[in-house]
Amino acid sequence: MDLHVYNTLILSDLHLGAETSHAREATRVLKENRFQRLILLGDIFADLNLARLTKDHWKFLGYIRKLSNPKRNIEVVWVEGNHDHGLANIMSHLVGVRVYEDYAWEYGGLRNIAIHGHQFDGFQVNKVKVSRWGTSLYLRLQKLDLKGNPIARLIDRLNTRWLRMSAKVAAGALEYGRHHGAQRVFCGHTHEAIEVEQDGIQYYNSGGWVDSRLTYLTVDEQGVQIHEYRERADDRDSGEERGETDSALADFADEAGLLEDVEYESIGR
Ligand SMILES: [Mn+2]
Repeated sequence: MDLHVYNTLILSDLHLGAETSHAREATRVLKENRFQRLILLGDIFADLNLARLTKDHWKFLGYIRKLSNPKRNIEVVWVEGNHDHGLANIMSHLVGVRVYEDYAWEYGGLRNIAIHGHQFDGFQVNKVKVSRWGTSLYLRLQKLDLKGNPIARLIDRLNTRWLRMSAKVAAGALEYGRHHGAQRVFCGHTHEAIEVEQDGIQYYNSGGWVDSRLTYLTVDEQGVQIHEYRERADDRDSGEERGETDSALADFADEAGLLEDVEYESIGR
């Protein structure tokens, strides 16, 4: 295990509840790194339906709950995304983390801002429902992987839209940083990990955990780094099945000490 302690680790767009969510791998990243601050940069959930969460999804949440224990002395921050907007409040009680629309911190003499990024994607803000449907369709199509077929061409077109959105979010974020006197702006939302520097402002996107590239960011005295998670032999054999959710929820509640909470009865049933 790497004993290096990062100032901040940032991950976004895990889309818990989606079949393509790599919750197990994301949990590993959190367990195998040390950091003083964790920023969950939005769209940790795919939607408001907690019944879709698998055992691995609940385990991720259970681990967040553990990390947020004051004894650990780690600041865990949840920045709301467009998919987990509205759910964030409930989750702040369930996993014990504070929820922000955007989050700013000073480090190494620099002002850093973390904001999910949908704020800079006009289409998304004005047509939330269409866009949500579009996203879940995209995620589903991606699993098919059919070459030379009309669906594959549609995926290519959607990908092109994604790249355009990625540039749009970068431009909006850089402008936002300039306006708020920040030297670094961090976003998620586009599922594409990139870094861009313009006029002394650095923009970083943390990518996501639903596509083939699984990425996260770290901040330390060396600067900001984009990391790619490398798949391991035992990643595929998680033995997870939908339908185990009731016992997984019980495990989560047990580990997190939620069984003593009154709210337990009203969650996920
Ligand atoms: Mn988003």
